[in-house]
Amino acid sequence: MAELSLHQKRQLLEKGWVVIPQVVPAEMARAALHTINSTIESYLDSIQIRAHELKTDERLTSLLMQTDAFSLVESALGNGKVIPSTNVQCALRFPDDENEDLKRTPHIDGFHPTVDGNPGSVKPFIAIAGFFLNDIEQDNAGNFMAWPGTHGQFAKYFEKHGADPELKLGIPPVDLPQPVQIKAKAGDMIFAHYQLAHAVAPNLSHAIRYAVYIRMHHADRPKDSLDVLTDIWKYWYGMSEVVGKDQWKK
Ligand SMILES: O=C(O)CCC(=O)C(=O)O
Repeated sequence: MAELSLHQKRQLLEKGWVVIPQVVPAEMARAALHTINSTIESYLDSIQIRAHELKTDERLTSLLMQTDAFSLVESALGNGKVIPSTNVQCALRFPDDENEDLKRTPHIDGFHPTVDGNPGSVKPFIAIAGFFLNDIEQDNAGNFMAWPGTHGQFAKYFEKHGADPELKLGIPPVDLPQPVQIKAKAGDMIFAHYQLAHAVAPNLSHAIRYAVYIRMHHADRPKDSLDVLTDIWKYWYGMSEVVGKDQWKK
């Protein structure tokens, strides 16, 4: 049974994500790439393929279910408690034009800010696992971009101000840290807290960035409950050895 190490849990606790090398064997990453590429032709106008037939495709869900990934996730959320979303996201990031606006603003998944005067909503889940299918070895190559520690910053904000039920602001107005563009090898997995602010970096490389994301729900969390906005580790049963314990920082 694979488990997140104490060091990995600490990074997850502090920064909000952890990258676990080589969770997916090369052969499986290639098979997933092949699956996407062979379906891509009919969706060329779409930046993000949400092809119905790929949402539950076993060659993609297997990245989670037939590797160490699922037990790594369970080691943080609790055995038998993880409910993976059946809506697998094929996140393809096509090369950008250098002359485009390359500024990126962060978002939190599951937060839908006001659009056209209609109220937004908050639909938190628990965690996200992402599988990189090609190497991303430099900045501005369509990297997953993360604002470290924002999961905790936002929790503090919600504690003080309450969650804006209509989410007019999208994300809470806090002083954001410098973002980090995650580098990864094909087969690496990112595992992140849902309340982490993130975005996709510009892609100035020649290649499409391929990733597959699967979001996780927790069996014990009542549907639509919002306590997880402030009690952000409430359902992370496997994190109890690091949550609220500061001594490891010394
Ligand atoms: O494609 C990525 O790396 C990030 C995707 C993302 O931000 C999202 O789907 O919410």
